[in-house]
Amino acid sequence: QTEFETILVEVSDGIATLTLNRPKALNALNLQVLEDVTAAAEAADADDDIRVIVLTGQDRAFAAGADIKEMSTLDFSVAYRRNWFAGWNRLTAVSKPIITAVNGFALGGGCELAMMGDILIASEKAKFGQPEINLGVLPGMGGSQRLTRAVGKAKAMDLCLTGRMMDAEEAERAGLVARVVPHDELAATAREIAETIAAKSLIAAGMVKEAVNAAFETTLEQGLRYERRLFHSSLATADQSEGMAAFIEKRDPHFTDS
Ligand code: CO8
Repeated sequence: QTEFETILVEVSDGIATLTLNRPKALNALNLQVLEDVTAAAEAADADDDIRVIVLTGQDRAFAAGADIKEMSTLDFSVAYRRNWFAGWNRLTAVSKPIITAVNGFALGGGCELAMMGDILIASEKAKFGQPEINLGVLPGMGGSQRLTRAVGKAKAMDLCLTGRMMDAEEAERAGLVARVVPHDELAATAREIAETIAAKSLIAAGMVKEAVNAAFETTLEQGLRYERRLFHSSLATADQSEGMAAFIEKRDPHFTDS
C-alpha cells in the first residue's frame, strides 16, 4: 500500500479511511495534501476491493483551511497560471461514495473539503466556518457555491461575510450536516454508515450519487429525466434482478456489482 506524506490510509472490509495527518498545522491544506488526498481517493476509486471512502481529521481539526503560510507569498500570476487548487476537482470526480467525518475545526478550505464528500457527519466538537474574509480574501474551493446550495443564501452570507464559526448543532439545523454524534462515536458512526453502503450494489450507489449531484447542475425537468433514465438503466443490472428477487424471497440480497 502506498505511503503518503500528509495523510494516513487504512483499508479494511472494503472501506478506505483517509485521515489528514498534519496535526501541528491543524491539518492545513497545502499542495502536498491536495496531491495525497486526491491520489489516495483516485486509487481507492480504481480498486475493486474498495467500496466506500471515509475522509476524516484528527485531534482538534478536520482541517483549519488552506495553508496560510503557503498562500501568503502566492501571487496572482502564479495562482492564475497554475489554476491554484483546481486539482481538488479530482476528489469530486470520484465515483464511489465519500463520507466526510468532521471531528473538529472545518474552516475555510477545510469546510469546503468536507462539503466535497457525499455524506457529511460531524462530532459535537466540530466547528464550521468560512473565515477567509478575515484574511482579506474569500472562499476559493467552493465555499460560496456549495455552502450556499447546502444552507441557502441567508446563512452562507452570514458565515462568509462575518467569518464566524458555527457549531455542529447549528450546521445540522442548517442542512450542512447529515448527522451529529458524540465526539467519541464519530469514527464508529462513519464506519457504520460506510459498512451499510458497502453492502449495497456499487452500481446503484454510483447512480444515486450521480442523480443527487445532478440536482445541483440542472433544471428540475432535466434532473427528473436524468434520474428516470438512470432508473431505466438500473434495470439492465444483475444487481436489480438480485435485489428484487431477494425481497420477494424474503432473504438478504447478494450484490455482485454487475
Ligand atoms: N494554515 C496554516 N497553518 C495553520 C492554519 C492554516 N489555515 N490554521 C492553523 N494553523 C497552524 C497555526 O499557525 C499554528 O501553528 P504554530 O504552532 O506553528 O504557530 C497551529 O496550526 C495551531 O494553531 P493555533 O495556535 O492558531 O491554534 P488555536 O487553537 O489558537 O486556534 C484556529 C485555532 C481558530 C483554528 C486558528 O488556528 C485559525 O484561525 N486558523 C486559521 C483558520 C483560517 O483562517 N482558515 C482559512 C484559511 S484560507 C482558506 O482556507 C482559503 C481556501 C481556498 C483556497 C483556494 C484558492 C483557489
